Amino acid sequence: MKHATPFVSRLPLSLGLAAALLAGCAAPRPESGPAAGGAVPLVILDTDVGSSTDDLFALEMLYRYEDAGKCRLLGVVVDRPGEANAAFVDAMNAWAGRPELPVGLVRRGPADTQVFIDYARVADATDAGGRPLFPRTAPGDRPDGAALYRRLLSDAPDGSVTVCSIGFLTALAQLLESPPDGLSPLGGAELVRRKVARAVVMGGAFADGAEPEYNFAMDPESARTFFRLWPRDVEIVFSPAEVGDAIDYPPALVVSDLSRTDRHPIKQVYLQCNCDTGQRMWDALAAVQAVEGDAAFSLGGRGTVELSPDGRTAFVPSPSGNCRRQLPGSPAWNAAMLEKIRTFNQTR
Ligand SMILES: [Ca+2]
Repeated sequence: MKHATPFVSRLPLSLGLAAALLAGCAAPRPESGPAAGGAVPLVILDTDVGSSTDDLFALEMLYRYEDAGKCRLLGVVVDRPGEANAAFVDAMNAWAGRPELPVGLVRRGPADTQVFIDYARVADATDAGGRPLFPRTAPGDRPDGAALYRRLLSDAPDGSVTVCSIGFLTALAQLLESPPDGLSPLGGAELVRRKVARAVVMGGAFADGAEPEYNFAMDPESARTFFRLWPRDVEIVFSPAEVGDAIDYPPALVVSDLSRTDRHPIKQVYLQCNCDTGQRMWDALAAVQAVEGDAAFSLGGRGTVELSPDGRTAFVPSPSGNCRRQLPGSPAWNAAMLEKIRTFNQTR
């Protein structure tokens, strides 16, 4: 999740970061559609699951896109430390018929990130007979987030992977800094350059006077590393806070849309936790961009993104930049996007 303005004053923005950082410049791969070359996007979801529920909608949408043959979901990297957060994703995967979908977990990361809705425990919910509502896969050694990235990328065809980042940049920073190993002879940044078609990043805020956005401000050191090391010829499409701010899926409507069943992880979160926190469907927009590409959005031109020491972001137009950004939609577009998200949520 990102923030609404009231959250920002609580952010730990002391953070002695260095000065402005640039991502970008130089001949990004030009394609931006959902099926360049006729293949569907191979998606790795990178999420701070365990705080806001828009991550859960994004994950569910990727399941449904995959069911419809529009993408392949390679794995999920959880960038909020804590086994319970990874376990929630595992429960979602098993519930969605994907018990083998790999889940990686960041172990080295910010330990005191702000949590808006503490729902991870819901994965342990039971029915009236005490049986688990959401079975898990057999416990095992869960891979480190960066290690899972390295394995999934090394196994993928060149230029085939879409990284859908809807949380902190912790795991991506650790991937970019990773040295060659038994999984790949390439260092992390070169592995990304070889295998990744683009990243779709929910993060940043580009409106005039915008406050620092949560995903970058919670782990500013990783954000700085990401902007420093991300290859200059691999595109980043940003879904900034101001776009998702307008997509409100009220808790009562979520529960109503899931009236068909109680055995649904998202519904149980909404039944057991106070989800009326002012959050919006920020992350869902990154999932749509990752799979459907540009068609569903109005996007600005190319440029670079500047990250200030306190986590604020600025978009600097440049024809050779590797960054683009979604632009805020009209009221009609916002309504249509909410209907799209609701349709996914009402499926099966
Ligand atoms: Ca998120």
